[in-house]
Order: sequence, then structure tokens, then C-alpha cells
Amino acid sequence: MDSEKLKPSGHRQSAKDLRFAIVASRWNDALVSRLIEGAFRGLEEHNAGSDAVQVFRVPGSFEIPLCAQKAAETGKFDAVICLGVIIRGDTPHFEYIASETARGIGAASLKTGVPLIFGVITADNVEQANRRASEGPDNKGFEAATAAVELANLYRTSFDDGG
Ligand code: DLZ
Repeated sequence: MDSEKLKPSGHRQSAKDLRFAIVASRWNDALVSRLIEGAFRGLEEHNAGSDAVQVFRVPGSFEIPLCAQKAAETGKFDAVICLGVIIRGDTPHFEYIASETARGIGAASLKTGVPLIFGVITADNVEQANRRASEGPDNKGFEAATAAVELANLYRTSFDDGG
């Protein structure tokens, strides 16, 4: 199947007048930094304002859900972009962190009603993670930003009553 067809379709939507939080872990920082760069690039390509993005750093991916939930609860953001890199090790630690991070982000999104975007790489090894944090449109931070813009527009136009 053509994977391009499975990607979000919001590429040309505008992020003007939208506000975003980025919640990013410091674990595997060299890779996460590239996801943050990718997310900024994605938002800029959709014409997000220069002061439209606030970044929150947490120690590891496990800590992303609560911080994302707190950011969403402020009501200041149209979407929260969650970025992290979890790499499989020799112990079952990976499974616990990866599943709890995914579950927590999903639960926080449903609880707050704010789109929380899952831009957390779960990789078997560093090479795999590297590819997903590379420059260009396959960067998972860039992809997450594109999804954030699409969802923020969808919810604003479909469900905002302006009140
Ligand atoms: C402990 C841990 C391990 C082993 N691996 C990762 C990882 O690959 N990616 C990541 O984002 N965080 C990792 N952590 C840290 C946990 O997410 C968390 O910060 C600590 O367990 C403290 O709660």
C-alpha cells in the first residue's frame, strides 16, 4: 500500500492564530532535539506565529502525559505536541515506558478535550530512531506538527461555538 496515502492530509492548512505547546523529554536528547526542530519547521511551514509555541521539557517520556495534560488544562493551546524517543533495551523497561506513555497521552487528550499529538518514537535501536528523527518530511516531529495543525483546524471549525 502507498504509505503516502496514509499520512495526514492537513499539509496546506494554516496555523495562523493557533497556539501550540510542545512537551518533549530530555532522555535521548540528541534525537529529541531533532524532533523539536522538525516540529518547529512543520509549524512554520503552516505559518504559525513566532510566539505561538511554548516548549516544556520533562526528564523522560514517562513524564510526558502529565505535563501535556497540565498544558492542555490551561486552555491556552489549540493542540499539544508530545515528543520523545524510547529505545528498546535489554530489559522489559521499554514496554512499560512505551505503553504507559501512549496510554497516558491518549487518556489526557480524552480528559481535556484538547488534541494531544503522539510524536513519540518507539524504536528497536538507535539506527531506527535516527531515521525517524532525520531531516525532511519523515521527521516524526514534523509529522506531529502537521497533525496538530490539521486537528486544531478541524476542532476549531467543526466544534468551536465561539463562546
Ligand atoms: C528509564 C528510561 C529508560 C530505560 N529508557 C528511556 C527511553 O528510552 N526513553 C525515554 O524517554 N525515557 C526513558 N527512561 C526514563 C523514563 O521515561 C522516566 O523518565 C524515568 O523512569 C523516571 O520516571
